[in-house]
Amino acid sequence: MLETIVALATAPMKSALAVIRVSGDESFSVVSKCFSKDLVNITKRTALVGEIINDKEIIDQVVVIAYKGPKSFTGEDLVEIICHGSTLIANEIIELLISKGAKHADRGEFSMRAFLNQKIDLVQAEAINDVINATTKEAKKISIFSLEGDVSKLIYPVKVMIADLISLIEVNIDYPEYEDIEVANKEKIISDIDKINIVLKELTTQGEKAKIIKDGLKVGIFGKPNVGKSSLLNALLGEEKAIVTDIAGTTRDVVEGDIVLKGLTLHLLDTAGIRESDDVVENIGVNKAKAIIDEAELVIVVLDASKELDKQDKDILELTKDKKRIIVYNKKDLAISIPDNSVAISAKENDIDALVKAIYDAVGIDEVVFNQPSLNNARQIGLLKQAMEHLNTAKADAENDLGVDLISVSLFSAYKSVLAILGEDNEIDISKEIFSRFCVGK
Ligand SMILES: Nc1nc2c(ncn2[C@@H]2O[C@H](COP(=O)(O)OP(=O)(O)OP(=O)(O)O)[C@@H](O)[C@H]2O)c(=O)[nH]1
Ligand SMILES: [Mg+2]
Repeated sequence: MLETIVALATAPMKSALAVIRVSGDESFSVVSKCFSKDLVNITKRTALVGEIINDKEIIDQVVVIAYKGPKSFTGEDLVEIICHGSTLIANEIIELLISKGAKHADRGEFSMRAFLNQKIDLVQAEAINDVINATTKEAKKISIFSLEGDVSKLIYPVKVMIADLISLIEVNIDYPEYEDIEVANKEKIISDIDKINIVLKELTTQGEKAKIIKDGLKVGIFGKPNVGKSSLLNALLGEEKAIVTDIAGTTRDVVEGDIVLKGLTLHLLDTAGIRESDDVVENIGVNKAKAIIDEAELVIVVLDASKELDKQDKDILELTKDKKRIIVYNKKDLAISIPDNSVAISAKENDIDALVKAIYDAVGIDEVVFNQPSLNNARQIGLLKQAMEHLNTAKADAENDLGVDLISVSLFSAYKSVLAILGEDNEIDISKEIFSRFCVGK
């Protein structure tokens, strides 16, 4: 039996009300030991007004909501004590409950119990945190899809498709005498794997976009000195955050700023102009800038449209060539020539719409991302990719006419990766699958 846990569910600060949560088999009896009413015989969700009492002393007047498990957030008997929002009162009540047999909850322990009691799956558990931490309406919306279980539903069809294929292979091996069962030949296996991979690829693509909406995108601004990087940072931020002068080598350190562009959060990093220099401080800045090229998820290379490209520009284009990048021609107000179809802006004059559009295009953000459920964190997307790798191994084995046993092993691994997304790591009971799907031995 798990211990009964207690914790403050609201922020530890002065406010009108605070909520203390107690969960576990003993929660009704623990609370009853210090509440003016008895919860022990409660059988359905009940709200009660009363006092929290410590040895005849009234600590506070409270509202208590008792949720009889399994109809509670954690699936256990759960009590919410709504007290006045003073940290002193809340702490006193929590200490009193601990003295009556509860234990202080660890971080995330309530959600963990909900997961263990199958009230929520792992995607939903992760979403609780994401909803709380969301800083934009769009990020919150994506997390709410996950919390509601909509994202988990995306996974079920994939689960079923993989299980179907495994079952078909197994039933072909184990019951060759059944004539009405489709033959699991090479073509069938390959075409099924292709179909599953199409779904997984789509989930991954959408997931990566949703992750960007949720977490934001690290965008580095690079270029040789004096091309207008800091002016661009300021124009994007709408404030004079970085120092701008006409002296080459003005920016030495990295200047950071966050903006939200139509729901897309950008973590901007303005860097020192990259060039060879004898100045010790400037060189440190240049090395920092080079290091940030690796870190950035999107690179903006700024070129000066008022001058011909030179070796310094070409070196920076070379340094960034493997990154997702946007090449920007700045100072278009002074331009001598700008190649067709390039992104041309004037940072100084706040004329940067072309770049904003290019950022949206580079990330592939469209309305769809905001309005449909999608997997949206590194763990979930990593597992999708892992499942695709296992499926590709199975496909390669099938193409090379390797045994179906071997193919089955990779399919099982893919299946497990998909289960792990939801936190289900139980072994697939293949005999049950076979019987339920094909009615073999009926
Ligand atoms: N005409 C014009 N001048 C610009 C534009 N953008 C920036 N400048 C000017 O170019 C000069 C350099 O701008 P910065 O933003 O400091 O350039 P930087 O790339 O950050 O330079 P470093 O920090 O030295 O690497 C300043 O005098 C700016 O006013 C533009 O779009 N048009
Ligand atoms: Mg600068």
